[in-house]
Amino acid sequence: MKIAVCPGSFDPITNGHLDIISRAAAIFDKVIVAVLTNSKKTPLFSVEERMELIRSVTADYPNVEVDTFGGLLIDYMKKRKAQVLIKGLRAVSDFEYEMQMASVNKKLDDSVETFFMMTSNQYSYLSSSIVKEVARYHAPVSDLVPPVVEQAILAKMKNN
Ligand code: COD
Repeated sequence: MKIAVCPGSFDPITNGHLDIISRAAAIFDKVIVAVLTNSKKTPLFSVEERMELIRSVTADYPNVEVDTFGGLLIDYMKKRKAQVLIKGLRAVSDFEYEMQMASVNKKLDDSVETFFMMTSNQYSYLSSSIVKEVARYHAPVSDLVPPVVEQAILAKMKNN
């Protein structure tokens, strides 16, 4: 069984993330979307809220599981017996960082492969930070995130 992990902050999940996850789900037997718990960034959504949103928008993909991890990703991969790490690439600016991460992860565990998936053109500019920035100034985010995520962001912005 080929198990792939899509790791990230997903604060919140965007159409760009979902595009990568759904394409990976069409290739691998199982795709684990793993939410980082110990990020240095201050998140808008709690880990539980992020997991719930991911579960909701990936409900149509029976081979997608949502989980959390802390510490080193490579240790989590080992624990879950996953062989492939999936990363999305948007632009050249992503490449340098992702190349470094892939090299460190390979050094830590030679059996894990990092697969890079190119973003679909329409999502090449999209990130969770951009979505939060747009929403903060009350501009529409309906083209950037699934409807359930848009509702959750609007509710957060109202309460903050
Ligand atoms: N199109 C395609 N891909 C996208 C898009 C888009 N529009 N937006 C984001 N992505 C991809 C990103 O490139 C990334 O691969 C993934 O989706 C998640 O993105 P984010 O922004 O939610 O998550 P990040 O980048 O903050 O996640 C970073 C990790 C959690 C993967 C990283 O910090 C990590 O592995 N941490 C664990 C510690 C560790 O093991 N470090 C390495 C050794 S030191």
